[in-house]
Amino acid sequence: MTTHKNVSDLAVNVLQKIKSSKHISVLTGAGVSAESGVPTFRGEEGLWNNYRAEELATPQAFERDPNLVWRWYDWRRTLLAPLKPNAGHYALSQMENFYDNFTLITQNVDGLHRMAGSKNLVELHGNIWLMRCTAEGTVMENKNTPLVAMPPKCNECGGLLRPHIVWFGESLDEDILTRAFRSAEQCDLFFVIGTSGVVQPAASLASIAKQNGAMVIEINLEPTPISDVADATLLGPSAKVLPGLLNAMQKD
Ligand code: BV8
Repeated sequence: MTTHKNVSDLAVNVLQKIKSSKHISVLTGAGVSAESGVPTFRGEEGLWNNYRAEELATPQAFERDPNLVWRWYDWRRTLLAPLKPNAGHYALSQMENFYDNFTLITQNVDGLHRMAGSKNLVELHGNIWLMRCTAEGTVMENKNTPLVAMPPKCNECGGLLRPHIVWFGESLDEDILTRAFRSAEQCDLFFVIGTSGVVQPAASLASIAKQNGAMVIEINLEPTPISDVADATLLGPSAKVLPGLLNAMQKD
């Protein structure tokens, strides 16, 4: 994180960059959904019955006990179902209209960016409202909460369904990864918002943007490993900071 002579210099630089950018890329993490009531992964609420996400969101855990993993996802889906996008999600969806080239890359699986109207969206880790047949590979939407059959089975072939989500130790979809990396390489301004910068390969996108000449702006409640890459870290809740940035964009 470079320091500027003073904050106003920094603010002027950031605002000038926001207004002059042609291609913006954004990476979001669980922090963007926190103000919608979605528990983050590494905060206290990241626990569920004393399990951590890293123990349950793995193919090994699913192989060993699909019922337990589905009970965790059913609990999260039921918690998520009534929740709505917050002002940060909506600000990002409106920002998209100001730029010819705007890519929103999210690690979140909650579907709130889509619900807020974001169009050019890359869901790196999948979507909690989609299921995949382990026998045929078909993907289907299922928004039932709570789930009736546990674990859910495919209506077509009776095969076991799994969440259409990328687990730890699983590779990301090639096309999705290519879209994310290309956007980070080609953008001139990269926002990284509400992520602890722990999970790879998502956490490397900010460095890729920086190496390709982009300005990197982080928005978080606290510094993270990505702060060292960022040109500026705006400390504050994304549901407040993002509408403020949107306001600034709209001012001449
Ligand atoms: C891969 C779906 C190739 C699950 C998720 C050893 C063995 C095997 C693999 C690895 C290894 N070491 C490293 C790896 C790679 C591994 C990894 O990164 N592990 C980590 C734990 C070290 N990555 C993978 O396995 C990836 N695949 O690399 O494939 C491969 C294959 C085989 C072997 C090796 C490599 C797949 C990773 C995908 C995992 N799936 N999600 C589910 O959701 O059910 S990741 C999960 O963590 C979520 O998607 C989440 O979004 C993501 C990252 O967490 P954050 O979003 O950052 O959330 P967190 O709670 O951590 O932080 C919240 C932040 O928000 C905080 O900074 C907080 O301050 C801030 N905040 C809070 N409130 C606000 C706020 N900010 C602003 N405003 C607020 N109001």
